[in-house]
Amino acid sequence: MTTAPRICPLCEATCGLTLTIEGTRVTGARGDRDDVFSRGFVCPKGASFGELDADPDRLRAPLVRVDGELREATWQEAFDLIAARMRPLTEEHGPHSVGVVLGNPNVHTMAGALYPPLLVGALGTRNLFTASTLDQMPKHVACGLLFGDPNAIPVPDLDHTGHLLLLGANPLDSNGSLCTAPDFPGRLKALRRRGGTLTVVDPRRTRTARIADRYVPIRPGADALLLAAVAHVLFAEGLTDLGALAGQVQGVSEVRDAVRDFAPEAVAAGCDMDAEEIRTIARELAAAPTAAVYGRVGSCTVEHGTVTSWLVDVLNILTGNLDRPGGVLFPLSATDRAPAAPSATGAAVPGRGFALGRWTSRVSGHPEAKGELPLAAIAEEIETPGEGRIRAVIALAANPVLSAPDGDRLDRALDGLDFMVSVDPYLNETSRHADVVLPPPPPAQSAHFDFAFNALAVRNQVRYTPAAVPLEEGRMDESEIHARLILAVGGAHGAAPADVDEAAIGRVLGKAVADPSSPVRGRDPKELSALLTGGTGPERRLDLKLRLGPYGDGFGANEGAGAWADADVDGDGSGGPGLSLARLREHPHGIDLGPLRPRLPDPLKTRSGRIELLPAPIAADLPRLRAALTRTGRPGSLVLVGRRHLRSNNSWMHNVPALAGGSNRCTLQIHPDDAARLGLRDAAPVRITADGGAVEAWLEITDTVRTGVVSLPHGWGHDRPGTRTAVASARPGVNVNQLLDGSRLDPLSGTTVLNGFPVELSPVEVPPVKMPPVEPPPVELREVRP
Ligand SMILES: Nc1nc2c(c(=O)[nH]1)N[C@H]1C(S)=C(S)[C@@H](COP(=O)(O)OP(=O)(O)OC[C@H]3O[C@@H](n4cnc5c(=O)[nH]c(N)nc54)[C@H](O)[C@@H]3O)O[C@H]1N2
Ligand SMILES: Nc1nc2c(c(=O)[nH]1)N[C@H]1C(S)=C(S)[C@@H](COP(=O)(O)OP(=O)(O)OC[C@H]3O[C@@H](n4cnc5c(=O)[nH]c(N)nc54)[C@H](O)[C@@H]3O)O[C@H]1N2
Ligand code: SF4
Ligand SMILES: [Mo]
Repeated sequence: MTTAPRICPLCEATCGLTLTIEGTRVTGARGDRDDVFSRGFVCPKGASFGELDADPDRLRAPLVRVDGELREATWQEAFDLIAARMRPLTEEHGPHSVGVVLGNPNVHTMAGALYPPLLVGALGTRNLFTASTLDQMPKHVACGLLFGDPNAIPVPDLDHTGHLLLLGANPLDSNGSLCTAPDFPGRLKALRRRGGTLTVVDPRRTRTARIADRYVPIRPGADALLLAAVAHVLFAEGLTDLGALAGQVQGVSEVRDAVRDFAPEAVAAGCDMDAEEIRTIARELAAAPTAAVYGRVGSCTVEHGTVTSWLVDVLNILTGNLDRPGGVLFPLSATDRAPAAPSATGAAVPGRGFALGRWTSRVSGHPEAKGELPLAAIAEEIETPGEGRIRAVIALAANPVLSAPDGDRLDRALDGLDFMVSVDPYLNETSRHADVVLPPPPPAQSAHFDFAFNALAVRNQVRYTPAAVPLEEGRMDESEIHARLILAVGGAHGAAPADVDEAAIGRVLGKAVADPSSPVRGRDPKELSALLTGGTGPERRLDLKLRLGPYGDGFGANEGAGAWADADVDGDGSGGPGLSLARLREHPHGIDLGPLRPRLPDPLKTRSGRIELLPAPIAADLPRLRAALTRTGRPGSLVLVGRRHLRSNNSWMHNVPALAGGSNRCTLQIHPDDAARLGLRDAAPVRITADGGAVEAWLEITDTVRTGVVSLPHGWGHDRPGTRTAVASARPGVNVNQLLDGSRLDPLSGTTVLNGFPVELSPVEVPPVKMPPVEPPPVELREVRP
């Protein structure tokens, strides 16, 4: 029996795990006490890593459709078929005839970070759809407009803040999002122990709300009104104080004018809050020694998602909390772009800015955001005849049939494609439509590095874990799958997958040596490429990013005295030598790079070189918010919100017995008063009807949801034929997204309104056979921390 460290890929917290290995099998997982970031924290999902890794339903070999049936095939056959079908299709119908769908797990794998941009580039398609438009695109758009870079997302300084105003997030169950913090629950408790305060705004009294100092059961969708009113109070009571930001922000008085109509009294009915409580929230925010406003899924996937996300940072800025310790800060990860040398004046250099709507979707004319079109619009792009119709789909780690609106329609659309490829470990609701399914190996057989989450982490740190066990016979690493896919669709089928990596390395080095501010300016790219270490293409690309990154050795140029030489890269307590993959590998539990620090103006990429507090697209969307002032909903009407469960993860973890069952159930939660009013009984089936259709679920009466609101989780509905997920199919639940028709979007970001849409309920007389009876919960697994 041996052990191996492995960063957990199952949520954004990125905890270090210690895997127990017998032979080549993972038999256990516990929190890695030596991990520099997570220090031993683990949740029930991480603790079930072994079961998830060994799930017998995981596909072992590629599947290829022959005479309408998916059959096991060799890798060669699978890629031959892709090359044979995709090239003629794009040659005849053009690059946009291929739709690419990227799902959430891409941000949790090295392959998903390194290859999809190359795939989209090789195809040249504008039909890119990702889970972001079901999630955080409003945040990208808001930050893009404010700071000029959609990836410049400030995160709360969780470990040092004096006050956290948290909206639409439930980190005690989700473990956090766009704020990577292993043991988020423990960090919130520590905030309160050091005398700080926590305010939670959520229509459900969540586990997070229960540990808050102040809990605000807002009406769903009304956060933008609340935050606009908070800004109004800050201005009206002279509580704005930009501090060190003052010289770097333009548009403050324009924002003052823009929020003039949003007095607490004006928004109170819309929020279903007391005007005085809104004033208190504003005063507490202004009075706190340091404070952070943080909004997540429930603040993004709503009608005014982008405006809400914008207001979150407007408040951080107006209170001087952006870019200061204890407020919200821009992380600097080891694979980020190295900061430019400060200009003589300290002012930011004007950047390229951020533009929306550089192209639009073909059928409904949705503007692109960050190069993406709304995932809600993919079915119509497949179905609607005409030039530019999507005829083939490549789905990488995506299950849009369950995660996006109207899965039944998408089911039919995918069936009508000329060709579809899924890279997915499971034959599930989406991959069952594919002509070729390419299964990645289980996570224990893959190396791991968090390209995305280190740049959203509450502490700068860097960790790399190589594969814990060797690739099983017949398996292909996911990076190689992606590389071969790129070659097959790009007209180079049969070339070596390493060619894809070497071409990418060549491009980066070519640019770097020509860049006067690069540590490798003027050097020979070939010489630099030969210096890269790592046994695989992705490792070499990681080494390249680390060495050119902010803590990197600059291929020798940064040894000793670089701008970030004070970062303790070798962990010996003193400023260290520059980072490289070889140096990182000497630290199997990671390297701590210190707390987040102020970084402005470097992250700013706006055209003005300043923070643009009232960007034009936001100003143009404010009339829509003003119209919402007078909309409070009919008496007795209901809106639906989602929820997450600690032992679940979107659509794909319902197949692990240790995680399924108990309270992890697809029930419709409703407040006792609403249930009584509608004559609905606990544990009885109920029909839910909305724009897009109807579903039936078991009712769960609980006062944890406020009146006027019902809650149904997403990721369920595992009752379609042709899947191979035995455990999940036995307790299928229903697909909440069947209630949506794809028409409710936040217009600026194209993000689906998944929270706060109207529904109607009616009793179901005969229990539908598909739904399992309510069973007693098994012993609840708990989080474990040292
Ligand atoms: N109503 C409602 N809908 C929602 C949400 C909500 O809150 N409410 N949340 C939204 C959010 S935030 C998100 S991010 C999306 C997620 O939407 P998706 O990304 O579409 O769904 P996931 O369930 O995360 O899983 C995607 C697929 O990845 C596969 N997979 C797992 N591990 C790997 C791997 O290592 N490699 C590969 N190639 N595939 C893998 C799984 O088998 C699954 O098929 O759902 C959204 N949908
Ligand atoms: N256990 C578990 N962990 C996960 C996931 C999972 O499925 N399960 N998914 C992962 C993914 S992909 C993501 S993006 C993150 C998401 O992480 P979080 O953003 O923390 O997501 P949720 O737990 O869905 O919390 C959203 C909260 O918003 C509330 N809400 C709904 N509408 C509104 C509203 O209008 N206003 C306000 N203020 N609140 C509202 C909901 O009641 C809910 O409590 O979690 C990740 N971690
Ligand atoms: S909180 Fe749980 S699922 Fe998330 S990274 Fe940590 S152990 Fe994994
Ligand atoms: Mo997500």
